[in-house]
Amino acid sequence: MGDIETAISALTEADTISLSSHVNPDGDSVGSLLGMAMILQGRGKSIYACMPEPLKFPPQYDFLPGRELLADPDNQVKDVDLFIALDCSNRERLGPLQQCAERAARMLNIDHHEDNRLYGDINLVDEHASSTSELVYRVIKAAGWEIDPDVATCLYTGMVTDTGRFEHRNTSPETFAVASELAQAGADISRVIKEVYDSQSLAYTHLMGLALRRIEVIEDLGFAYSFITQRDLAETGATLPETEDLIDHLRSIRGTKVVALFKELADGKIRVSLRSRDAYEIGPVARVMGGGGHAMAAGYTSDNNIEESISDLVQELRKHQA
Ligand SMILES: [Mn+2]
Repeated sequence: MGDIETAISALTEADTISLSSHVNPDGDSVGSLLGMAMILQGRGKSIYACMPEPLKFPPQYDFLPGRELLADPDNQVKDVDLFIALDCSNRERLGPLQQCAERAARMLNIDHHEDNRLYGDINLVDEHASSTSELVYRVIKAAGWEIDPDVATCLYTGMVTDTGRFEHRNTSPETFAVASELAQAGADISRVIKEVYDSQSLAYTHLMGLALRRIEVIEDLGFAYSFITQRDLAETGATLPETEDLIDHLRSIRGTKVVALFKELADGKIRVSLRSRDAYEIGPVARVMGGGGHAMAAGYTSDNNIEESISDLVQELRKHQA
């Protein structure tokens, strides 16, 4: 595959490399970022790995190796040889780091979103990959670089989280093959599950109780939803980054086709996460609403309040069903 060869030579030629994942980082963006950062550091590159501000590192990924490599975005060297954008379907997902990316001599875009805008000088984009972490694995393997247990653990985490523990439709035989190779390379697979899924805070557990009790179902649409407010966060002591997987509890309700979780952000905007089941494609709905994502997992941000955001989405879902 030509794209991989081009990506490998860009990585080999560059001496100074900045890399970043997207705002509101998830397991795949954190895993692919730290995994790639450690590999490049090990190859003697000067690297500046960052996450766009406002940086809220999701606490469930605190255990991942390589965190010490994360640089303060303000201290980023601006004129690097190469900027790598990971798991970003468009430049805007880089937030304030876009400027840094524009000043780099070259841009490498590694991503698996079907709506990726191919904004890089080099685009390594495969919508059939389970995760960006899987694509990073393919690069490392094709280059013949050795994967140590730390790198393997990071990439495995990205694959586990983006596939919903190998349950979502993006899980292919190739995904299991790569996961197996990562396990062989020393990925700490039981620790990943323990840290990411089995170590939630009591505060978040209480918040989840609130959100679950509030679930509403609109039966003719096969639609279930709930919401979280800033007040809920204050009352329980939970934080938004902890809530990444809460929506999966909605998705497991029998009879639903599409589920949504509305989260009030600190600035009053509403972050809407969408998940679908079976053949329902949620990506197009998210794009109509000004966001993006995959067929089965997508999202957008609304300027309206929670009630309005809910009725806006219900209206859009009715159109889609019609
Ligand atoms: Mn991803």
